[in-house]
Amino acid sequence: MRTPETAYDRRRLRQWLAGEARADGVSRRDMLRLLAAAGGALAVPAGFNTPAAAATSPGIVKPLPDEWFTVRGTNAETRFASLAGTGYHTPVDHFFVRNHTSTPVLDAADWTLTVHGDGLVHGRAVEFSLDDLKRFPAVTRTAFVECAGNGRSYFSSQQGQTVSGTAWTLGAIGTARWRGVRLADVLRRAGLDRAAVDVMPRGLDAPYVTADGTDLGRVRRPLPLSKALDDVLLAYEMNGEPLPYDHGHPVRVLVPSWVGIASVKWVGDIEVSAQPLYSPWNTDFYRLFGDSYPPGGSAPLTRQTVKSAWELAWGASLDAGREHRLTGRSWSGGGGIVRVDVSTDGGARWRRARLHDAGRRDGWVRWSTDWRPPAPGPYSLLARATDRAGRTQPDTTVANTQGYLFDAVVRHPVTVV
Ligand SMILES: Nc1nc2c(c(=O)[nH]1)N[C@H]1C(S)=C(S)[C@@H](COP(=O)(O)O)O[C@H]1N2
Ligand SMILES: [Mo]
Repeated sequence: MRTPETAYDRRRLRQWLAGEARADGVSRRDMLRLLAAAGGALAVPAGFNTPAAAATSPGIVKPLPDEWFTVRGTNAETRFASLAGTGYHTPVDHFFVRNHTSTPVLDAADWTLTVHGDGLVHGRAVEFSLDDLKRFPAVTRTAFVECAGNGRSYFSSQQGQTVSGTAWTLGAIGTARWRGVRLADVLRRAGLDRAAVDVMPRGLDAPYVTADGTDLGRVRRPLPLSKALDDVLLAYEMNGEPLPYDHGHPVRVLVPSWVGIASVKWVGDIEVSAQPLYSPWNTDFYRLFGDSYPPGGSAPLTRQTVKSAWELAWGASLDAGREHRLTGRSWSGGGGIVRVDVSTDGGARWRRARLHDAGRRDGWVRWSTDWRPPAPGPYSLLARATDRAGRTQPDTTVANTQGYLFDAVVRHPVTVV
């Protein structure tokens, strides 16, 4: 959060350019396209961020109109206000993007998935093409993908704490209809050994280099076999379309209800291991560190917490004396949302919001409340959700150094005029 944005962008752009040269699975044609986009020498595909924007290009392929996104380094956050009226499933053109480096433009025809490791029978690696995957029974599932750091900026702005990482507000989440195959089916076909314990998917995007220059390798994070065999998908469609470039084309892992990092995009190989596996993404990152946690950090993060967001601009203006229908969404990794309470007076009085969806596991609910602001002035809008497991948003979140899993009620300022 403290890194100057321009230096950050410049470093990421260099990393992006360097990364292309060794991005496995990127066809020559796509390499040329990417180089063209960065250098401006050749035509670029429609929708690619243009060379004029290259100095601050986040390395995201789809357009990022200002009304829908806030660009944060290599990432794009959805503006919650822009979700009003978009329906239950987040349209791809509104869906947030979280990239450690940049989107690799992969060709589905060249793509393969290698499943390997000593957790397979005879330790024999097995390769699958996209057509091979499509021969498994297809499964469709609605689920959100949410970054573990969603809401991180409120640790500082609301709780006065310093945390590291992308300063998301609440828009590092989207809900889509995913179609693909069960990871369990693919692992069993590959020949799962009884000794297998961990499964580690790895992305085909460029290796991730930290601010101090350490190359951490490609994004990869182990999943316990129990979760891998439960509800995890290898998804090749999002909202009825082939998976878009920025969201993992041609295939991503989809781990419902868990921190977004588990849902590895552009998956190229999956290691199945008879020993527990470690990567930077389940040791140094995606655990809770800080005064309230053990020195080695908490256990690796799994489920997301409970959150709520208003579909309203930060500091929006509302007319006094007129009735407004205010809308928002709430979600939890711990089960469907069963109740949302709202306050328009900074938390003095609360009432129930009207829920427009049945609370479902892995999804969110849309809600609304009508409000006639009595008089001009500043107001704080609050929303507090409760999930089926009885988990309710607290007033404050216990701090952790990397600002993960913010779940406190956010105080959303508006001005009544
Ligand atoms: N290969 C790869 N997979 C990845 C990432 C990445 O940078 N590379 N980012 C992860 C993180 S931190 C999140 S929150 C989600 C974001 O998914 P989205 O960009 O489709 O919204 O992807 C995850 N999968
Ligand atoms: Mo994330």
